[in-house]
Amino acid sequence: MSVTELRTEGRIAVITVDNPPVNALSHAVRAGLMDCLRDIGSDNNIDAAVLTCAGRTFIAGADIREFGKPPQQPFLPDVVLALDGFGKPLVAALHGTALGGGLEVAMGCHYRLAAGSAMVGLPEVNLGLLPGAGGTQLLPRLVGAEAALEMMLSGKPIPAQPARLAGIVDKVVVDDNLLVRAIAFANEVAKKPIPRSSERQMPPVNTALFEQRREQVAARSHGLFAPGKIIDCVEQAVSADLVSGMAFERAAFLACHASSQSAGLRHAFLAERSAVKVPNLAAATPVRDVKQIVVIGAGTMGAGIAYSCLTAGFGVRLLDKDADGIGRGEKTVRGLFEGGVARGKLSQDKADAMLAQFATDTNLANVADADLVIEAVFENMAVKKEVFANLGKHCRAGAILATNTSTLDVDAIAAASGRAEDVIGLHFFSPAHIMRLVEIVRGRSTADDVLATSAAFAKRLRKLGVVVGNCYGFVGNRMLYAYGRENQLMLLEGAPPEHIDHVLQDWGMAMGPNAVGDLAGIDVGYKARKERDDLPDDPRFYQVANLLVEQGRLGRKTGRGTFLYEDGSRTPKADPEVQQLINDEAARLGIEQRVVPDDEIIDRCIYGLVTEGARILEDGIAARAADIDVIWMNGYGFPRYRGGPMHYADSVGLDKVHARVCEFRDRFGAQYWEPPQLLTDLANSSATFADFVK
Ligand code: 3H9
Repeated sequence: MSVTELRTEGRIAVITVDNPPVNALSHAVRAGLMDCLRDIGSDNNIDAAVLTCAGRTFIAGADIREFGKPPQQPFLPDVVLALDGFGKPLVAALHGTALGGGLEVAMGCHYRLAAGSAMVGLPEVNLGLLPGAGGTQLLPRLVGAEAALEMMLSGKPIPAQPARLAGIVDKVVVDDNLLVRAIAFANEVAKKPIPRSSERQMPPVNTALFEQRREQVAARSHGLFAPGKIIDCVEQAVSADLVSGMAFERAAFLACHASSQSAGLRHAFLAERSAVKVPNLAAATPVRDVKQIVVIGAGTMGAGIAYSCLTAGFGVRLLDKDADGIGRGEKTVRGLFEGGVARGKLSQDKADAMLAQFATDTNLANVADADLVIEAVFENMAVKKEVFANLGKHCRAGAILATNTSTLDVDAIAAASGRAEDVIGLHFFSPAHIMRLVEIVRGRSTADDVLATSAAFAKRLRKLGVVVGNCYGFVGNRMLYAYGRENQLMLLEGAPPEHIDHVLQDWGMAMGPNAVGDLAGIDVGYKARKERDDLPDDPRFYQVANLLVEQGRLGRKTGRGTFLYEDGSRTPKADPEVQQLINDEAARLGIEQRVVPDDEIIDRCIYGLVTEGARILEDGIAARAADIDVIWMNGYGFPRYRGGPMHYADSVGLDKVHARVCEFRDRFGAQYWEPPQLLTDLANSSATFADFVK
């Protein structure tokens, strides 16, 4: 079947776009729309036309999967110009999400009717792009430059009613008969003069607006390229006619499209969608029924998980053997609901209904009715094994037993339960009610339906559940070890902590590694290292962190870690005492200090990640390089516009990355810098991590 279909209802033509899943504007759709216009234009029995879409949504934008491929005519801007200039009235009937190129097509049409539940928006900025099919020229004509800039710079879609008030939508259809109403509307307007978006008088604009927005963007968007270009285009729209404005916009769009930032952001979009598809699992795998959840451990993590489950509609019982602990946990959960209501995220009625499904208990054996248990107790193998032995005894057959361990061996924990097939890792990131990422750790014996249920569960929580294999630290924390190791080594070699943080933050990391360590608590990693018996034989390994912890400098929570936090301040301040401690330790270890160049700081930390990521792929702990990227972008503040560490390495070129890793091996030794075989092989064959399939 064709992706565009043309039929008539009396003297009204109905064009239906049917290109699942979201009616993206692939070449076939663009060509189909042009064919429909030609046929409608030449048919004297047609007075007007309605443009509608099949399936769950109106057109959600240009086809992101076509970006980067050779462009094929007709181009989308030409389609939008053809719609705008068409000789018969065109009515767009919007349902679902009319986004990006979809909204541009709708603005090319002469009228827009929207279902009450529809959303409209220009989210291109999230892909490092700008609306490149007339959006930067047409939207200001409909809503004014200021509101248009707000929509395009935020990328946030707005609902149908506000869109009508703003002037984007002409009419909102509140019943379920959008298409019928749109056809009736087309009959009404068939003989009227055509109101073209291109001919709308631009509402007056204070030109100081553009400078103000440029300053805001410079301060907020961390060197992103597209926002500035959006402002340039809207400024152009104020003075230019549509055709020359669109030519300006096209050049700006192509510049954005060619940027590495857009490539990174587009990769991030697609990687997040592929990561949630569980590898090596039959599509028909059944899922177990999950309604009642028990969370064990009422600390910050347990309470955050409980809150996430409650807001997704599950019944939750929070267990902790300590009455004080359970009191604090309950307070945290209730506080999160109060915060949600205060910020308008949740109505009081909804919060009350969700809290009615919430209970607490200090009896750890009270798990018999649980469909899913999530353990979030202290990160210690002996403690976890005890909990799982207990769960093995008291849970009903078929209940899923999940551990929230962030590093420990899921198979060993599973074995303690006596029913390893029911056990899985669900590694939530902190704070669990905010962070979207969950590493779903598939153990050696995890049953397929437990895996499928866990993936569906993560989706229901609106989280990104990425399936990983079992090893120390899984994907995220295993790589963090390598990243942190290089940071720690460079401290001893003479790079001040505040300088390392500054360089990596400037490069795009959300925070520097030393500030992150202080935030999480340096003692957390310290305790985890104490439990390991496989650490490298290297007196420099995390030695600065060890000394800080042994001096009681645990991070922000003690007011002193790698940095100082004076009078409860959250801003890290360099501490000369720490620098002295580092210098003394370097001298004791015989390390000659030097100025570590900025590019070395970046490459050692980031290629530390990349080499460990390559080993993770070799070991089959991650199925796809893109999964690693998703984990690092969503769990560790890796800049989205760089697309994650593996995509970044691909974009640099693996031959160059390999050469730099070999240089580090020659300078610093093979212990940490022997290039992984996979990196060598891919570099030698001019391939990328994206090409890798195990
Ligand atoms: C643009 O329009 C540029 C123009 O201005 C100028 C051009 C010259 N293309 O998110 P979901 C796929 S830039 C191709 O899980 P949801 C997605 O990969 C574009 N595919 O569903 C997935 O496929 P699969 C501006 C797309 O219900 C499936 O659809 N538009 C596209 O949670 C389901 O996606 C945007 O940025 C696309 N444009 O959310 C909108 N969009 O199942 C981007 C989705 O095979 N899209 N897919 O993995 C979205 O925001 C969400 O997908 C949407 C649905 C809200 C539509």
